Amino acid sequence: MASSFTRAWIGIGGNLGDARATVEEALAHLARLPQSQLLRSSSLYRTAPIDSSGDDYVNAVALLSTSLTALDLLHALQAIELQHGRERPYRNAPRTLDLDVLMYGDARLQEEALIVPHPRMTQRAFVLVPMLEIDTDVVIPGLGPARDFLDAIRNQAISRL
Ligand code: PH2
Ligand code: MG
Ligand code: MG
Repeated sequence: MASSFTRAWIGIGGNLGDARATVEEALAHLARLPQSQLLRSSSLYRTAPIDSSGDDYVNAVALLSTSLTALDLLHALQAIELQHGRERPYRNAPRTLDLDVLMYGDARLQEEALIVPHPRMTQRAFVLVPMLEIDTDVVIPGLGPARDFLDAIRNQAISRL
């Protein structure tokens, strides 16, 4: 019988307040998610804002195994964001905590609430670099190996904390 567990990749980021502490706390939250196991987490990275403003971001990526549906996972992530005082005054505003479902197994979803794979993930060093730290062979559904997109984002500032 096929397993009901799915590998879900989560992008973590913040650039308001003590972003480093917030990202660490978010990882601890992810480790306690129901019906889920935190398989791997990347290092933390300091990254320049991309299409956003304010301070540098702290970013990381986590890999979960979960039996939550993609939408239930999204809602669980949004609850964690709210616990960290996330507000959405305008698109890509500086934020205490952003948790994005980057990929959900092989799924390609175009829901109103959720698009996976995340539509901009291949253009962002703050996603690709931590993801490739966890799995150099990771494949993005419909797009191919994540490492093939690295060349195009070489100019984006990112440093491991
Ligand atoms: N998130 C964004 C927009 N820009 N830039 C960096 N460096 N890190 C982010 O997490 C980030 C961003 C939208 O979610
Ligand atoms: Mg985001
Ligand atoms: Mg988000």
